[in-house]
Amino acid sequence: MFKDKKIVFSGVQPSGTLTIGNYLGAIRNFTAFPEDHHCYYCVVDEHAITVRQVPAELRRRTYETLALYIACGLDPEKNTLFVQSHVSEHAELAWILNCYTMFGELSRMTQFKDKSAKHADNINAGLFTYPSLMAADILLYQTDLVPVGSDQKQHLELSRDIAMRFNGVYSDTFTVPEPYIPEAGARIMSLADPTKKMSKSDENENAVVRILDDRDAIIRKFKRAVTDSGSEVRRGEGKDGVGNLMSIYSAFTGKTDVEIEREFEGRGYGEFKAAVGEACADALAPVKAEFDRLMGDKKYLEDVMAKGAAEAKQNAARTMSKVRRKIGFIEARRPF
Ligand code: AQP
Repeated sequence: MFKDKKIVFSGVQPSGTLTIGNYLGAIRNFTAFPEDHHCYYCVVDEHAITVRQVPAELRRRTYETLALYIACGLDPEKNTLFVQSHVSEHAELAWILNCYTMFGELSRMTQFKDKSAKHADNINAGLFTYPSLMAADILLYQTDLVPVGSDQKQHLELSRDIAMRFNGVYSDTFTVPEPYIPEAGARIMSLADPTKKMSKSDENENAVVRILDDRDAIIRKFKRAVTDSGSEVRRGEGKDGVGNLMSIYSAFTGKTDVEIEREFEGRGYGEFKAAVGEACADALAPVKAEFDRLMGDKKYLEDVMAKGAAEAKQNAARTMSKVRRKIGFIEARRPF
């Protein structure tokens, strides 16, 4: 398909208040693409219902996630910002791609294994076929690059396999996307258990630092972060907690591991944790202020959603029409 710009697509689920994992692993990098790229950033509410959500909270978080996109620097005039359920082609293509995704492939997804263990009372088909919907999100826009944290790498590889399989059967239909994973911040770990990924749906508030936490809460949470019985700021065996704090400090300050080790030599964990908290709080303060302002203007957020959905739909409809034709569906005449 002819494209005059490289296409970027990514999304975040409104399944909780976003964490610094979502910020450093994904959203912060959404602003990294120059003007010769067209960027689509979606609030993926259809993905969020693979886990039971309280309807009023899902609605509020959908507004919040969009407001956070803008507060983190995404200009709605330069990027297509929209809500997944406003563009029905996502669900439509997901169904079709389900028929080109193998049971064995879906069974190997670690997120499915983790989430089904965590939500044993609700192992629904949507949780299982989540990667086909993610493939649809990406392939609908003929996406070249997908900025994600490293936890999404496996899903992205499956999207590539689905695209190649479909292209192999029907000739070139989809662009095969590449992941765009940041060097610093690709996998931020829980502050309470540094062997586990930091997740917005974690029920332990001390495990997660949220983008919207106030300064005191951020500093307190870092002070309580689990480390080890030593005192040296460096990476090593049994030092997952310190290593995680070094990754966070590095992502916020741009300092290398060697610079961090030198800066905190002989100063102990207390001072180090305080510095990580300060660096994080300083970086997030302007985001929070802009978020508060945007949440006071719901009409503006709804205008952004409407404009974004119209732009996205136009391009999604083009891919869908091609897909329908290739697989042998008769294009419906409108109006009918
Ligand atoms: N801990 C993390 N470190 C770096 N990147 C992360 N991402 C998530 N957690 C981390 C990246 O954030 C983007 C949006 O994630 P998502 O909303 O699609 O779902 P997720 O990966 O399942 O994130 P959570 O926070 O763990 O959500 P819940 O708790 O609802 O499952 C993705 O690019 C992801 O890589």
